[in-house]
Amino acid sequence: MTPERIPTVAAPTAEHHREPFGIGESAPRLSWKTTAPTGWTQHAYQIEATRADGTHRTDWVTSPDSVLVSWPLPPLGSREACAIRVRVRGADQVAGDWSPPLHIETGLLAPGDWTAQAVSPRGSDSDRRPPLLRKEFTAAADIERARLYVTAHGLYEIEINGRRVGDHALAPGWTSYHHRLRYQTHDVTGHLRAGANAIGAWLADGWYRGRLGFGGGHADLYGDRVALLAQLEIVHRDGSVTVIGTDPSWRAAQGPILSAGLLDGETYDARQELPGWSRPGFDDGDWSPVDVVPRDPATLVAPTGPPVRCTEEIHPVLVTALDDDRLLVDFGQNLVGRVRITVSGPAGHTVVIRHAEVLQDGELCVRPLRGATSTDRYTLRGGGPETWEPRFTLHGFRYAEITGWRGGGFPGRDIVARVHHTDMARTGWFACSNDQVNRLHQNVVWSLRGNFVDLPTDCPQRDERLGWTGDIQIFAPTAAFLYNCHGMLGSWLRDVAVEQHDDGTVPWYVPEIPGGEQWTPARPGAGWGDVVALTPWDLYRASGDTGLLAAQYDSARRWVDLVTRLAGPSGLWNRGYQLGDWLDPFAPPDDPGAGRTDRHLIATAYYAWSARHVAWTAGVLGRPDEGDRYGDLADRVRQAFVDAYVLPGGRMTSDTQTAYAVALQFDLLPDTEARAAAGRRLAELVAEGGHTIQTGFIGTPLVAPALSATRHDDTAYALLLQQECPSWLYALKHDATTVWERWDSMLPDGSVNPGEMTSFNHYALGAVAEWLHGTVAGLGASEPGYRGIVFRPRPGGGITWAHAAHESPYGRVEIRWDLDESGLTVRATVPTGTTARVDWPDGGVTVLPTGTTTVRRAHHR
Ligand code: RAM
Repeated sequence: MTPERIPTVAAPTAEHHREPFGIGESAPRLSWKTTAPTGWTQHAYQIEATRADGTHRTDWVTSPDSVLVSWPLPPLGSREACAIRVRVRGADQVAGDWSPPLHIETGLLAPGDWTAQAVSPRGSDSDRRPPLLRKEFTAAADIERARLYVTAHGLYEIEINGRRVGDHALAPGWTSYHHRLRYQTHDVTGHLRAGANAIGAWLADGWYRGRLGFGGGHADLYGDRVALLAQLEIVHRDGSVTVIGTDPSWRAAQGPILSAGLLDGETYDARQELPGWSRPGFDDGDWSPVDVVPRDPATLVAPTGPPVRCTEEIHPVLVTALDDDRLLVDFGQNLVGRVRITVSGPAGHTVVIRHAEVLQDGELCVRPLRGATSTDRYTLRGGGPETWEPRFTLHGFRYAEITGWRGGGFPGRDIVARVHHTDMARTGWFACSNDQVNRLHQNVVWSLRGNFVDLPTDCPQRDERLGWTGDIQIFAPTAAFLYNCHGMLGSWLRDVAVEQHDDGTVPWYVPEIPGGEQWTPARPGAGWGDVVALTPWDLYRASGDTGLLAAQYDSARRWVDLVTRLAGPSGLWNRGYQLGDWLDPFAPPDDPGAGRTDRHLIATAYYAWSARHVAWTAGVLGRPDEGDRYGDLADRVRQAFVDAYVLPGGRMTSDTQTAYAVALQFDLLPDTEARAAAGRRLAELVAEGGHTIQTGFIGTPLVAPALSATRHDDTAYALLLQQECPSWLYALKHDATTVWERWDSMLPDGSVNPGEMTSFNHYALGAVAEWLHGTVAGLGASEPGYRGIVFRPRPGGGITWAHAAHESPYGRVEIRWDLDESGLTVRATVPTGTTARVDWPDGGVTVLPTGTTTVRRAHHR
């Protein structure tokens, strides 16, 4: 046995946590990635846990599994820390070394762990000025460690002894607050000292009681008082514990933030700062008392995904003077975040920052923001360079207009855009020889980043920013390739399940808020409500997480049962309000649902597809009876679909691209001949359309895959590479750096689309990236979690090379192909624990070993 034959295990992971600190799972599932020589497979593993009471090792467990393996030990208790190591062995029984440790710490797992009470400032706050809260305390003995468990009604930021705790933004995020409110856990050992200490909190309205939604919006959606719930637990060297929780002894006052709204922006007057307010010794004699407000600790949950934080800073690419008092700043990238300024000037001078995604006639074009004012204001304290960034708002923008700039310095350095979103780990990459396609892909990534801000939103800039179910239903497979979004989307899907109506209706967006006549009360909508059946499955395909499937199964089933009742014996879902192929370019600008494809054809197709997914899910979960029942239902609906919408000659009743794409991709055609005919007709329609886009939300993600599935890759490439409007690349002519909501959010003449709904940052139509990953580069999963990998490159469109990589649960999967006159060369990387094959364009198959391999296929002439 040579040393290099020994497998190496990287530090394991727990659930989908990036940072397993303050987690809510008492028995977190564990995963690990092994690097081992080609041909090695895991025969057994052993897990070691070091806990307060010592080190425990499991027996060797004979199993090839390494992803989301059940917790093998007694469950963890609240506040319990533990270090996990794993080692593995192959058929030769030679054990590898122990992995580096994973440090896990649980949060407060039981409602009874909470002794703190939520407190709210007393007295009128009719102006909704964000308050400060504070408390001084003494830490008697030497401190061993300290943890802060904290959440709020509204948004919070904490300081201890004058120093900010953590770097989370917009905590505690947005969930269905009545049912689930997340708390965060921070290690604050380094913030404290023996003796006098102080803790302070900034609070703001946020989603809890701030103005949300369109048409003027609504405030106080969850309550009319902001509140803080904080529990600081200090463990001393002598073993004693001091608990400082929010309670009636806290004090409150107004701070320097005069107003803060997610949509409206923030107004801050630095002259009203209270120096030292979060340090001990500050005189809070004129501060007001607080009241205890209700919050059921049984609703408090730990996060399953990463927090929102600043992930990147972007400096201006161009700063121009609009006039004597106004600067126009171009950051060169449409992004979500906020601007940090460093300014000098006299006390009382105010700098105003407005934001927009695009310009019109050289000025910010704010009309697309509708009711979102997105304006920040900073009033200087005077006497030096002052650096400021708002705390409790985010904006979607590429451009900022700054009025009253007194930088004195260099605006390119003193004005910075700070990008914010859920801080997920990047897991997917793509590049090819066509720079425009690469830019399109980057735009998809940027739209993902801008719209994965604690929950998956439709758009990040206007007065909407809601968890639209249809948008993420379409985009989830793309997202799950690019980022590890399982923890974040798993949390959001819990909210979808708890907000699902009693009859099974899935809200149009979650959390559900009033949405005017069109959206309230919610009605069951195909493509949108189907998120409950399709998205858990898409995430399972990417992660191998059957636990998520189990958690969401009832929600999925309730949806399909509802549609079954609505459809009745015909098996056709042909009644009720439907959005159809939303934003079909042929729909009138003011009626985006009036696309050319029969809405009921789409609704019935989704019905069949969701029923099929429930059947598959039941199968994975070991419920064969239900699997059969939903499988039969899916067959019956499919037959009804064929009878109603597929004409004898193979044409469909809606002779549109979306109709054929849906029928092909949802497997709704009776046989291979019908599939081939549908593929031909689809290719014809795409050619007749001059290879411009003729599909909306529903059809767009499916057209290219449907063309590829029926061997019309050339047509798919022509569609991809089209530059005239409408097309994916058209937006690049207008310097797009994100994916737009409408194909022509900017019109060919360079003016902004006059439609009410004109976002420049909507990920839905970017779902074509999944085809870039799976077909252009050719990297896909043939088994859940990439335990089976299929490389299926389909070169075309003049592209001479392509590359994709994915950090899968088993390790990095990678392909790079190069095309030349003599043939196709594929260099592929396959992680230990998986099987892989190349499906060549000519139909041949090559099975690949683990490790990196180069294989070639000569052209057949
Ligand atoms: C718009 C949203 C979203 C879409 C709905 C139907 O308001 O922006 O993208 O899903 O309408």
